[in-house]
Amino acid sequence: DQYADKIHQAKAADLRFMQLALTLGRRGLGRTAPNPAVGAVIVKDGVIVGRGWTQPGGRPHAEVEALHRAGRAARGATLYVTLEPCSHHGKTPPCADAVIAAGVARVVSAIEDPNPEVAGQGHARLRAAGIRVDVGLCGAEAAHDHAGHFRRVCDGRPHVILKLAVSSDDKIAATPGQPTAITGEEARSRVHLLRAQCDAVLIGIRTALADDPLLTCRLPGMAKRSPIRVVLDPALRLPGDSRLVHSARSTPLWLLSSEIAEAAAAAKLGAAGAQIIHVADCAETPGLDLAAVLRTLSDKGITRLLVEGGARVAASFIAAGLVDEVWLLRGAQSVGEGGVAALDGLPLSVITDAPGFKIRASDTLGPDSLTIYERS
Ligand code: AOF
Ligand code: ZN
Repeated sequence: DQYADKIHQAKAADLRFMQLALTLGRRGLGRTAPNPAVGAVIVKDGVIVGRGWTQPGGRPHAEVEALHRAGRAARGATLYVTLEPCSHHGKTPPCADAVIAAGVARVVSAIEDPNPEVAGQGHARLRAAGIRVDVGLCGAEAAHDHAGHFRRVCDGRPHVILKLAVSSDDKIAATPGQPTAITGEEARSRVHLLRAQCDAVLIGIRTALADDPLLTCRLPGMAKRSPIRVVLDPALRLPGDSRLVHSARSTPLWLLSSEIAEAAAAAKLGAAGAQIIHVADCAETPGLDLAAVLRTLSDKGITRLLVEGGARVAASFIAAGLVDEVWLLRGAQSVGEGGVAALDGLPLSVITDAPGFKIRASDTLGPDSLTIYERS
């Protein structure tokens, strides 16, 4: 009947506007840390009157941006927002208060903010002011987009994405220490976009020495979107004439080193623009304690971390159970006998068949394939 039809249409509209808010919020991924990348849409009588997303650096917040654009049209309107509006006086006044002051009639919010300073109080404040608040629409999608914020707030570590590029026979190189072209141009572009959407990218010193990588985002017009580059370099072996050090003044370079690394090496690399950060050694195996590494990065505001290699670092993160998402790029060529296994000592099935992991998405990138696994 007519009444059921109306409800159905209203629900479809809610979904459409929330999906738009999610899309807008994603614009901020990789540039709002330590804040989450939130999206907001304000709708009055079926017309979008304001759109906003968390700005680079994390402020202004999304709702304030959207309210600013809507102006007086926000009165009586509906706000769609991908995270609970904040209720605390942080570096900016509470968004909930701005929403109330603007005369918004209804708020559709995707998910509660686990930040203990907010944690339901934003929604409560809106309701106390007589605003109708509906929570949970597209909650799973929002949780996925805010995974970095949630991990950092709840577990004191970043959301960890492991990228692996393997040949058709699951190798990452033909010979140890020899960079091998595995995937093509489309895959490269996709990885550069992923770098832009992360706060930091991390590799081990072996990969830094073998590949002399730059780890920046080199998509046209997106050079400024490069993540902070992090190298696990316990003994500070990174050469001063590496591309990473040479570019350290334009794109931050953090070297995580053991407390016992030589002071002279630290002084030299520090003078070249790298930031040296001491992290505790692992108690059992040689190398840094990965949990301590993640805690340190989280403390410094990193919410989304991309781990790009190599085999040993990938295997240690997997073995420690510290990977939330795996991007498995597979090329068409095989490398053959003697190639380097993707996960130093571990079969790739620890990811592909892991009980806690499931396929989230897959794609074809030119001759290569991409499969994204995530913790379920
Ligand atoms: C919102 N909208 O767009 C974002 C929010 O230090 P502040 O004042 O910027 O507050 C940071 C906290 O606000 C952050 O930890 C998270 O809980 C929330 N982020 N909230 O209402 C936004 N980015
Ligand atoms: Zn806010």
